[in-house]
Amino acid sequence: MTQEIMECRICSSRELEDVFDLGEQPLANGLLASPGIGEKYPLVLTKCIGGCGHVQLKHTVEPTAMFEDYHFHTASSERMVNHFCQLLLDNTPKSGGVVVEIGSNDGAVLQRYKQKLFDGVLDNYLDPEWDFAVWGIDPSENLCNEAANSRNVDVWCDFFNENTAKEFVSAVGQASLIMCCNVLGHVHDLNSFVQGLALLLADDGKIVIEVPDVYQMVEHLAFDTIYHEHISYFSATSMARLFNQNCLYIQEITPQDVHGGTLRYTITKRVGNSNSVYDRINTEYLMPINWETFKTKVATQKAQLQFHLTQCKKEGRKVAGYGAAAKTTVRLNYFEIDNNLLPVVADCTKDKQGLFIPGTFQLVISPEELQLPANFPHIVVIFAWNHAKEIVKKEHTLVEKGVIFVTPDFLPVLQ
Ligand code: DWN
Repeated sequence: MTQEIMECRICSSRELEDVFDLGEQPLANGLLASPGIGEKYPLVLTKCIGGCGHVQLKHTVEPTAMFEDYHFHTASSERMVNHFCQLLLDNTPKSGGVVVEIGSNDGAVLQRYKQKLFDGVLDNYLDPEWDFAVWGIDPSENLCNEAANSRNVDVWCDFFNENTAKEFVSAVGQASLIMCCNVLGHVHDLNSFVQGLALLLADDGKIVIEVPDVYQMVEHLAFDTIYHEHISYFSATSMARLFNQNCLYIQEITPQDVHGGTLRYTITKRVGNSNSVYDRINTEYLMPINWETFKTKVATQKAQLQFHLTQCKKEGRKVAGYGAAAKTTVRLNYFEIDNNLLPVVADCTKDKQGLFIPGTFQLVISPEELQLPANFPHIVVIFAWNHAKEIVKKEHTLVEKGVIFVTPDFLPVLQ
């Protein structure tokens, strides 16, 4: 079920160097119907040292196993739906055209965007005869069904690549705006995907892509964002190489405070990257990542969390997790924290509740079940740390009852 790469996914260099090995890990979103180990696969980060410097997984897991029935729902975070909807509104072309979200998930963002458009929020900006066709493209059947049937969003259910782009363009037309956020990192054949973007994009169109930044991942010790779904860990250097070799150019890079540190790339067919891109590439060259330091700091974090949870158990203080995120599975497995130390994890996603974290056996319960005497915690560890404030705000009742919410570093999360 896995294939080891022999060459860089961007520049095809065969000079690859392993930089971080998490060992055999279960699929991060592979929640189980009963407590178990689940299928485990090697999880090794490797770096291209012969060309573009791209950081990527050494092994590829078959994509259909991970994405055809997908448990992550964008709608679970109001903040993220608003974030991506605002991105579309800020980049909407005055004259209208075809707007496409690649990786449209459950359609929550496009539903909100269409609503705003038809509520007239852009009327003062748009040309009078504006007209938009809004489409989502996503490979997950369960999510496409939700987008189409519950949210009335037009969706094209398939993995995006060069062929999908050709079929879409002949059926719908080229796009004046393409949004593709937290998707590129999941893509196996990067060059086919980007060639597809070039085919789909109208000559005067704009692509806006958000991807987590590998430098910020290391800086924030976000090792738990390393999992089999995330094949690539981009830098400005590797993004510029990938897009430029497919005749697309980066006009702007803007940092975003989401998902632990993300960069937003604005990309067009207009030849030539902006100077700010070269400034960032230069900084990356001058400040290479120290993977040994990263490893040491993650190991320290593991010891600290194990110590805190062991102390709580000794002192009879009940601890629960919050957010059965993909990153939760990675952290619990890599830190070897099973349901003896942490019995349950609460999560608002209905189709995650009642399932179990693979490898560490925690039961996923609803946030409401945290209130039950059997589960009522003294401390809640928010493993979905990128949503910590949104979660604490939502769970103010527990806070008022004296429950302490902490990050995985056991630092308190204040409202
Ligand atoms: O790249 C990806 C990122 C963008 O989203 C995907 N491969 C998969 C997914 O990663 P993740 O599962 O780590 O995403 P989140 O958004 O950090 O997951 C948050 C989890 O927490 C979800 O299962 C929903 C849950 N949640 C909740 O229970 N209450 C989230 C919020 C905001 C809440 O209020």
